[in-house]
Amino acid sequence: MVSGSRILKPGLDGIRALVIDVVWAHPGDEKPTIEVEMKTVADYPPDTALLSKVKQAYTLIDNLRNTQLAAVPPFFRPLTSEDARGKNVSMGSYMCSVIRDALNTPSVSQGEPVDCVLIKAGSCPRAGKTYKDDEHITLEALQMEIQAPNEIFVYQVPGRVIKYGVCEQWGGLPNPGWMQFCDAVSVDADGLIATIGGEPIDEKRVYRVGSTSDFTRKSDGKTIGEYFEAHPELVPEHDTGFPPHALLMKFWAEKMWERIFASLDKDQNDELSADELRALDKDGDGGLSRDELLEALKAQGFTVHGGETSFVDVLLQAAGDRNNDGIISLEEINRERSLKKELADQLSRRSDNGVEATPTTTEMLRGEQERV
Ligand SMILES: [Ca+2]
Ligand SMILES: [Ca+2]
Ligand SMILES: [Ca+2]
Repeated sequence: MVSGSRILKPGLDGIRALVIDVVWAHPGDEKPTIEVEMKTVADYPPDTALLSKVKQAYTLIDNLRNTQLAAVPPFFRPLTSEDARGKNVSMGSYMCSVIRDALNTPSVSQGEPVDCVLIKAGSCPRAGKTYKDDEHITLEALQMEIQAPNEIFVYQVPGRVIKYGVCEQWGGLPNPGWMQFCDAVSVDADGLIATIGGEPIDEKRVYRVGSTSDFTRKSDGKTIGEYFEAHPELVPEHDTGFPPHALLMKFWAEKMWERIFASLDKDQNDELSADELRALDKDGDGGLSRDELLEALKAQGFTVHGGETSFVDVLLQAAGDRNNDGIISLEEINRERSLKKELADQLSRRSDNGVEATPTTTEMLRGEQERV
């Protein structure tokens, strides 16, 4: 708000403006005279105080727009969330797939991976936007496509309920309950779920499904709604949800740190030496600062913005800044690395003992497609 006026969409050009004079010439006049004059906005110099306010508002949006979080794999192109309440769209598939992969990182899943992610279009994807072919996921896109309060829960659902229940949500236009699904799921000619994770769906097996809290809403679909109505004890507890933005930012940051680490670890011994760190440690203080990490992101081909460090902050955590001083030291990097390896080893030992199966990842289904 500036002097009582709200700035709408800063950056949009007003080419012409109407100046409207409404004048009651004499007290007691029943009707005013109204004069309208059209002016060309560019003929008037901008008000400097207002201009600086607009610039400020615009910078904030610019930072979000320019802070890239992920590179979208070609598999999901062209990327769009248009008409997500009337059909399955590539942004729905992409978001469900990255949410699944994020839920399946060892530190999140703790050895209990999800089989698929199904999310209604009212929760995600919700921007109704078609992306350019060179446009990647930015903070702005993430905030538009999924709202922060739409937490992700893990539901345990029998194959039969998924097989017949998902297509019940596909109808009625537009329908916020329209169910989008990840790329581990395929649909047959009758619209029934045919496979999950590359395997024919097993009606008797219980699947672990990531979704939002509206998953069980009966008015959107009878089969899923009635199943959870009959089994209220299977509805996940409120406090078990994952905030989607934090979940995805952490996932993307961990992926990015893997890439940065791999680019530094020249001798590939899974440990960084002081020499190896020097490639990014421009000021030679033996650690990586926010600015040095921003440079690292740029070197990885990401669009970054110096004024917006929320992704870099998550990257610092992913890399192991345990003492929160905004710098990852060589020691922190290597300690975090060995802790992660230990966790992965532990979980794989558990799965070798038959406690849990390993997750079916998109990478396996799709071969070598790059996913960050
Ligand atoms: Ca090394
Ligand atoms: Ca440094
Ligand atoms: Ca530190």
